[in-house]
Amino acid sequence: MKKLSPQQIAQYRDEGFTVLHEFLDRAAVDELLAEIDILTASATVAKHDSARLEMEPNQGPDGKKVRRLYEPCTHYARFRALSESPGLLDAVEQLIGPNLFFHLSKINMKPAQLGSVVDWHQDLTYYPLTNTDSVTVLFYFQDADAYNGCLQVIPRAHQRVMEHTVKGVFQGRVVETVDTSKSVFLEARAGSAIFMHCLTPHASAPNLSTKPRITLIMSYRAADAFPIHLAMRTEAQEAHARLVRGAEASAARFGLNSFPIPRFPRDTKSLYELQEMSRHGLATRP
Ligand SMILES: O=C(O)CCC(=O)C(=O)O
Repeated sequence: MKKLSPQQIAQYRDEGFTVLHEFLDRAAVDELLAEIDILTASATVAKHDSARLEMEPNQGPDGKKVRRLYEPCTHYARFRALSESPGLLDAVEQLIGPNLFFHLSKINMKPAQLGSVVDWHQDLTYYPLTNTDSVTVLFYFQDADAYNGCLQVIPRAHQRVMEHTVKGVFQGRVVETVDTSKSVFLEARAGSAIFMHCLTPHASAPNLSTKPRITLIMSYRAADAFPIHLAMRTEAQEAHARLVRGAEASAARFGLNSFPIPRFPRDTKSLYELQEMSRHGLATRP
């Protein structure tokens, strides 16, 4: 495991992200990929456990392409161990301090020739916290490039919350103009980890290549960044939150003066579903 260099920490603060190349070695990545193979082996569009995973649309009932595994760091020991591994927590601590909560995880599969688009968004708009000391860590499990849908970010755009709401309803994606001329493709080898500020706008293209692009995404927050309570949505999310380093906080620390409250159109299963509804103008009040 490696630590972040002073330059990487400065890049995270100034630009909203940094990349630790080949943070995991090949053997570690292969073990995690083998686990994913086991977890997804029997899933088809017609028959799968929809509480644990989501299938790619646009395939027949026998289609086996999985789009997302929900909360792997809660459900599966190998991923949970990675989320609590000292080397990873050291790097997260370098960015947001010594008292750390883990708060969510997902595996986005982006299968070859089918993998779904992810529209521009800022993570914190989905789960407002009392301050912005929250970092998303995204691991590539395969080499990722512009062709198989690597992550794209807009550097230096994490100081402001962008508009994600139309007529009072949260769309799950940025609805103002995004200056994509400034976007950067974060190409990196398997095992690399991207550390991204919770307000960094990011997106990824559909995978039109012949190579899959599997990523594990985990979010951490400072222990004094408390969730702003959004009824059952927050309660469901908090079922996955746990202290992973240091001590719990007895007081919330407040960062921004105000923060938009996402009014979700209905209980969408994932970002993909919400963004899809939004693209079709269907993310409206229930
Ligand atoms: O899989 C990706 O390329 C990014 C996904 C993402 O940003 C998310 O799921 O919140």
